[in-house]
Amino acid sequence: CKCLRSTSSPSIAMPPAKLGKAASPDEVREFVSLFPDIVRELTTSEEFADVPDAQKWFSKVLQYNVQGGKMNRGIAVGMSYKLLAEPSLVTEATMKQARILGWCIELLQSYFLVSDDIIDSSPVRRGRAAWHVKDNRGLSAFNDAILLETALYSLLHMHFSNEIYYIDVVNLFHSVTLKTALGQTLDLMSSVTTEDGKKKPNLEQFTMDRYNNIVRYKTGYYSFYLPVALAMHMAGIRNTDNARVAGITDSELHRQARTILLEMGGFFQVQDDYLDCFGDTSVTGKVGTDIGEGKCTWLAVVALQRATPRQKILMQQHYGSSDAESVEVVTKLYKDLGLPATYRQYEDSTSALIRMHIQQISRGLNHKVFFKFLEKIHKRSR
Ligand code: DMA
Ligand code: MG
Ligand code: MG
Ligand code: MG
Repeated sequence: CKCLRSTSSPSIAMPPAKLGKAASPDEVREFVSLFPDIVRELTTSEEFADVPDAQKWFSKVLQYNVQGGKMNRGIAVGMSYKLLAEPSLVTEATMKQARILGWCIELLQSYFLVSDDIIDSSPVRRGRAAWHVKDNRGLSAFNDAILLETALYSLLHMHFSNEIYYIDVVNLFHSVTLKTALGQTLDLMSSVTTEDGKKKPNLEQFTMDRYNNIVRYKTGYYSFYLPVALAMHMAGIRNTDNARVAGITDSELHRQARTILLEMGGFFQVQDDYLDCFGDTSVTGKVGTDIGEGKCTWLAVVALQRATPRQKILMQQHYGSSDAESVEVVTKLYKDLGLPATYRQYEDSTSALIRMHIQQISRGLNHKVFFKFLEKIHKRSR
């Protein structure tokens, strides 16, 4: 792919990370301050002390790829735990555990992003070179993705193997990873690569139903359901002997949380798709590739719903081609069809709808957990 041949490492100026309203600066600080210890724990294990070169590389992979993001998913575990657990169980020690689970999600996220940028031919991530582009790493970045994924299970084992919810948490990470990979599968099935290396999208398949499946799977499970589900597993209750027993495992409560969180995940991905085309690179920290890669995005689906037969032909001719002219033609078509205004309406009406759904369906769980997420993503620009 074109970006694997890139010789320089792109980098763009990014403003310092803004702290979202939903997380207190203290919580962010506490979360961030754990990272150096986590890297040390992961990379200085006696088990592989005899391969110092590999240890050093592992540390470099972690430092570059796990840091520099918004950390929304990671911070959400502690925040949700605080709102869900019995107050007497919210202690320094349990909050530290919740933050470590948060870093496990950030590890998972870094694994998905390194892989996703290879798959999507994306050259820039978090305002700097995507890992596979940096120093012409190319496909050897694939092995680093494996390091990042397996690191999360080492960290879980180190800190949680004695907890009663350990196996639930391990299973949850596995099942959410499978869901995400299935979402990536659907995402990749949106187009086929032709002999000349171009992407030929299956535009007949670009329906809103299919889109909703793609985004629930590729984004909703790991970005929204996972942080809350982890907090639920951790949020223990005391039994009559005042001993700690299993967390919130009730399947109906998990179903309720999942329904609302997957809805928010879909909303978040629509925003991601919009920003891919119309966002400011210096704010998003990435360069859009969706049109060139022929992705089934919210913009493409809505455009095809509205397009005249002539406009549909334009989509067939230019969608999936990464040359500047084709990208320009499609972007202009989106503007001609009024998609930026439609998006703004969609953002407002979807926020309102999700707000209503939170009030209606999540009776068993503290509503604040869900409102915090919504607050965090409403009108986001990165
Ligand atoms: C996001 O899809 C899904 C995963 C699993 C990373 P995307 O390719 O639209 O994400 P991004 O815009 O961050 O590359
Ligand atoms: Mg991508
Ligand atoms: Mg992708
Ligand atoms: Mg995207």
